[in-house]
Amino acid sequence: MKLAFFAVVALASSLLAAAQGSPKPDNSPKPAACTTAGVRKEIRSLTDAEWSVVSSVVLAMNRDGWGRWFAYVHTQNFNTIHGNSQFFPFHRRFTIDYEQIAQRYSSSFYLPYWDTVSDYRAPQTSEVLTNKYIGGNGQGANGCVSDGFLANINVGYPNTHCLVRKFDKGDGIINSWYAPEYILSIIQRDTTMAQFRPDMEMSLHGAVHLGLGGDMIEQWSPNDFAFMVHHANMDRLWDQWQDNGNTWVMDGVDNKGANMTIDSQILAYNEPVSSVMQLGHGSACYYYDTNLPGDRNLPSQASAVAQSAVAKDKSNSSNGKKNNGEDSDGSKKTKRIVHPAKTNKPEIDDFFLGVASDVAAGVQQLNEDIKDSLEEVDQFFKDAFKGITKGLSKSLHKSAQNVVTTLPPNVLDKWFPKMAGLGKDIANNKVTGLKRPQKGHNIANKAVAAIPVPPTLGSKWAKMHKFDAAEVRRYNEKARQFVQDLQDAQYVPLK
Ligand SMILES: [Cu+2]
Repeated sequence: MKLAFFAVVALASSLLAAAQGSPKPDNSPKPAACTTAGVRKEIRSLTDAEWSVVSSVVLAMNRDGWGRWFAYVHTQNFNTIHGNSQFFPFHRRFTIDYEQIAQRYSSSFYLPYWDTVSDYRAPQTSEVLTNKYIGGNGQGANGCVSDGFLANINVGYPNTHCLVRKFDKGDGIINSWYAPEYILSIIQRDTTMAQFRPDMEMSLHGAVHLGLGGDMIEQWSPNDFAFMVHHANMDRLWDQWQDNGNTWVMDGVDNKGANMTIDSQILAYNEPVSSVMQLGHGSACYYYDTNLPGDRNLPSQASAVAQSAVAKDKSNSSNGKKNNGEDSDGSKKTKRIVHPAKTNKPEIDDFFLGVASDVAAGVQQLNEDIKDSLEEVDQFFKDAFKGITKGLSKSLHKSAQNVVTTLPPNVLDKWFPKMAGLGKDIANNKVTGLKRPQKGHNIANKAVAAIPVPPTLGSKWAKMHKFDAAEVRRYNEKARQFVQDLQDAQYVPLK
């Protein structure tokens, strides 16, 4: 057993050593489109068969020492990959590394993500934290995870111990996370990596680590598979931001204060940042189910290649034959394409068709006249939202509509700058039939509590990351101000 572990570490170390040898390219070209790319899906939307592959591969990797290898790599690089512009590219590359190792076990492995934003109000009630998936709070004096597919496993770094979780509010409760409205606001406000990185790292990223506790608040947090599904989600949100006009945006500095560009090296990997900047290209041969190739605001040439790959896969599976990644002769030389569960950009169509049902649900108070002109309103959103909400997941889409139809223009200006103009058009009745609800209107039978105020990240967490305590406070204060401004505007969240 020990021998096997060292053999694995030796192999991985040699890969890493070889990786560190070559010089930094001065002008790395933008990477080519992947010939094939799989789809990372939300963990709860996996089929039983897909989840069975994921869970058994993760356990096998843990058994074979890969779990502690990734915990080790993360720990070794901890102080250089957090709190600076390495954060997003390193963690994207890290999840790719994990996924590629996992694909040695099963070629159909694609890392699922956990849409933590949809669970922000009461994270401990998430189905992801049940026996069906990754299990819940640790049990007993040591806080060992004892349900879900990771039940009673030992993890191996920095020493052998049971996998520990300790939910941060005590009594099995997790402090609230961040509402989709806040993430949407970050996506709309930020135009540089130097803004986007801390806005995300100091909010949702930290809150989820702290919420789960145990191994997740240590430098070796990759011991817990929760790390991977959480970081896949952070990566997905980066992709959403990128696809809203920031595809190639990389700036700010690294831990040494050197400027970061797409030609900088990803720490611990022998690759320029450019190799992971565009999903479906370079090293990043995957997409997220919320933003498939056909929905992307990408250069047409690149997405054409990806779209044709997906289309090919669609035609394969329409024969009733599942593409399992094997060539017709049964060999596994060719990388597979995972057929996406959702096809033909359902997000946008569902969203706009869904306007009518949202109205019925009492999201807006619309009178009979307004109902008559729903078609016009639909068309308005279709036109006006184009390019603004494209590529966003459903929860962000719905928040966008709720926000733009209910917040006054001055609040939109401050927090949702890309929708400020739409808000003004609605306020000035330029959109026939869509009447802004009265301030403080009461939605009958649909009383929803305000967005909870996000808790601070805590001094221990700040210290471990060498974050400036004042900076942590500043970001938390911004999130609190956001919640306050929405409350002052009598904003009623969707659920
Ligand atoms: Cu990390």
